[in-house]
Amino acid sequence: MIHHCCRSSYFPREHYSVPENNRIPHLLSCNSPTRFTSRRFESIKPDKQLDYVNDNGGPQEYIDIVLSSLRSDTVKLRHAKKLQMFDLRRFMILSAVRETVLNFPGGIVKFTQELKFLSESTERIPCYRVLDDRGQLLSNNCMQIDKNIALKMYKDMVMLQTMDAIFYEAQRQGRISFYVTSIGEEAINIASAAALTIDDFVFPQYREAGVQLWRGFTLQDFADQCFGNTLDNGKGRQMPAHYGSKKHNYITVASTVGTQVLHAVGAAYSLKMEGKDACTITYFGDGGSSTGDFHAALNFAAVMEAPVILFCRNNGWAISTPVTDQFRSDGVVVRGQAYGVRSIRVDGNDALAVFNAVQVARKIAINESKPVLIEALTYRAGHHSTSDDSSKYRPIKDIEWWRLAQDPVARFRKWLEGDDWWDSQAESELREATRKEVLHAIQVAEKIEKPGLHEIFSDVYDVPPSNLSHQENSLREAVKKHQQDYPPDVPF
Ligand SMILES: Cc1ncc(C[n+]2csc(CCOP(=O)(O)OP(=O)(O)O)c2C)c(N)n1
Ligand SMILES: [Mg+2]
Repeated sequence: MIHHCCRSSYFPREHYSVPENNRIPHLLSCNSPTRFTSRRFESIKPDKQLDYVNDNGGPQEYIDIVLSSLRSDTVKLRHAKKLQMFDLRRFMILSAVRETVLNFPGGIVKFTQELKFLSESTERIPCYRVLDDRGQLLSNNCMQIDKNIALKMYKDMVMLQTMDAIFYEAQRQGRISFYVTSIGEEAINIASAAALTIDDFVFPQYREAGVQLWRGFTLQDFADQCFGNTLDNGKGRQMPAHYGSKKHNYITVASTVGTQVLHAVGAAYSLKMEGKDACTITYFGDGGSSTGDFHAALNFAAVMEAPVILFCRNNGWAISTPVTDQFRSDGVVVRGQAYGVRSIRVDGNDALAVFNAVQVARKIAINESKPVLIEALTYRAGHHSTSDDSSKYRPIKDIEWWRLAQDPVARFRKWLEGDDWWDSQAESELREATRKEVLHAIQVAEKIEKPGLHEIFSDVYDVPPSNLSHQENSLREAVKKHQQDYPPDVPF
């Protein structure tokens, strides 16, 4: 990889031709305007810096004065060596601007005589929405959505709701060991998935089962994973609700909060290197955005210009920790700007707003090769997981308000009904059918055999190293000694 030598320029673009790669040579380090090479994947575009200075009332007036006085010289020098012309221009412009700006690595900075600190707070960033609380379009000036897509979105949201209700109960009945719902976040799940293609890779947290559902992971697949039977892709090695599927480009859920954000950035960069017409998307919560990994990932994404959508589900809580105890910034969206990443805040309970935002973000990621941060405002309307009781740390009336007045599924349904795409009969038929399907999937999964004990040690090494063989032998001896504690449905 060859490093380019040009980092900035004092020349407005119109005064000489800009090379195809849009890059302007750095006159301090290059002695010829044509001497610049390019890297395969350039990440730094500081030639925009002059625009910044100008946009902000910078020294354009000085540059204009200097250039007009140079015009006659330029004519005289037309046949002179380009090198000399550039040197003369450079000298004169530099002397004019030297007093007002600092050519600092990474960008030109204007000087000021005002002793002023940046404020720690700004006006809160507005939240993009398309539908109001009653499911009415707020403006006719919104993106079109295909009727079939809209209907599939609604049906999948209902399926996700039904699956959550029944799987949650299955855990309460002791049939599965753990579960995590997406209650209140159905629009985020389904609408974001609908705006992507199957070639885009998903790096989930754990509250995005709906993305898998949209991609064709079947109810049986979900049930097999939660029951950890032999048909589970992960062979029962993961906790329930930690889905993964190579076929659906869905990277297996990792419980370690925030780690997936870095993975998504690295994978996005590799898609870019391979010239793929695809991006990655990573989902994480407000809690995920409080990890160090998030900040490292955001910065890497910005600097490497990785085609990744960083989708933050700001649902107000990281288990029992409210966002007010996590950060003092205006949520998460402002951090994108601080790192140089295009960002938007959307209403996470408005399926159309989420759909539009992700669709545009995908285009930015792929066509411009840039990361995008989306902060979706929502509320975790369920408990954190089956191991939690959120009524212990937050008012029940808040939960009820979000569940009833802000339900994203009901809001989307009202919009569909307003367009005569849906009615109450279709609704009751769908609810009945989905319930039966989920119950059936659970009953089937429960009867399928569990993977054998040896699967704990398989699939990583072709020939297991001696320490692993030793561990397997110890485990088998322990099971023989304590047979009464060994689950009878796991082949020994
Ligand atoms: C690195 C790490 N730290 C802590 C935990 C414990 N933990 C599991 S989920 C969670 C909260 C995450 O909250 P958020 O990212 O907002 O997601 P949400 O559950 O709200 O969807 C925490 C702290 C963990 N799994 N991994
Ligand atoms: Mg959260």
